[in-house]
Amino acid sequence: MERLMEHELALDFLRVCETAAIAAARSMGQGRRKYSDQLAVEAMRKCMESVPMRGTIVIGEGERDEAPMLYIGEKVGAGAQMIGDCPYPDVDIAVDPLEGTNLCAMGAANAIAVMAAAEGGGLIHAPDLYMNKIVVGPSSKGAIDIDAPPAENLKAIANRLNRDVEDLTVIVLDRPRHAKLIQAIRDAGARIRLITDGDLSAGISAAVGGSGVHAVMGIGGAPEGVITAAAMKCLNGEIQTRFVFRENLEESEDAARIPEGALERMKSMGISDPRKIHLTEDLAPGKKIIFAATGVTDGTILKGVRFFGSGKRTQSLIMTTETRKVRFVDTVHVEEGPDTVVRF
Ligand code: FBP
Repeated sequence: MERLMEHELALDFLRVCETAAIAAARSMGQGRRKYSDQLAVEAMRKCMESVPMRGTIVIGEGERDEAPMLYIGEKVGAGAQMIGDCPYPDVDIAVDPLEGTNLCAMGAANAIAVMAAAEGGGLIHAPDLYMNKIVVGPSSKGAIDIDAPPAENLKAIANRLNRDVEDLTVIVLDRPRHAKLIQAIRDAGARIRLITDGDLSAGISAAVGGSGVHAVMGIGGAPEGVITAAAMKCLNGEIQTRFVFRENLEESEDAARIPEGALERMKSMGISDPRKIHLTEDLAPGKKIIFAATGVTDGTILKGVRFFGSGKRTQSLIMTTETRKVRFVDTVHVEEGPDTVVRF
């Protein structure tokens, strides 16, 4: 994969996420999460057809037999063509066309359309299981330990940020499995923002200064964890994770959501030691990572899609490791209306 990939593809991936976000945002608040997801998936898949790459989905909508498109292993992109003397680059792709399907369906904050890409092998092939995660920004990088009690991690984060634990805000998914974690954070004195969904966009917020979010803790989806790792590589943040198995969730109803044979399945997907701590670099080892996300509903760092007449406005985040750029992109889409007015 040549330098060409970052220069050319970042803008293409911006377009892909914008298209998915616009499609999903039309259904905001309609209470139909699967429909919202379907709109995003179809729009993202179609838009990818025009991207000059030989892409392979490594994290997507599920296995081939359970998802009609953007399934793991699906080939996407314009395919075996050339740009001048160069063949289109081979790219591994992780997508979450609508992260926070419920959030979109309810019109709640922080639904995003998101994808990450890397050279072949640059993103771990994580199955749709749970992982325990802790995510922090650049200042707290190297200070945390996923195996340490929450109080210790909070103290370490507070030290790095030169503030008191009481001045930290931690995002946690509001799930019964987090009862002990939530109590431990409360006992330590930090503030908590409980969210119904969306620990991926929460992780990005934790790594963006000024967001008011200092850490994300708890168990969420493994695919979201890998995409978060790609974002952390671009934002100089850190994610530490451990895959979660049935025995780790003994007291929770969520244990039933972990299929029998999860360990073997992970090994067959190339994860040699599923029980070890997976750090940012283990999840997203790629040297050339591109990350793109577009807001669907208004959120902490990205506004949602706005519609006006035939025009639309989107806010996106595009980041690349090779050129070390983080871009916040505000786009007015005027293509469908010759009279669409562009405002500041
Ligand atoms: P969607 O798949 O509906 O977009 O939900 C996303 C999400 O909330 C993630 O942000 C999170 O990692 C995961 O689901 C949590 O899973 P669960 O709802 O099973 O606790």
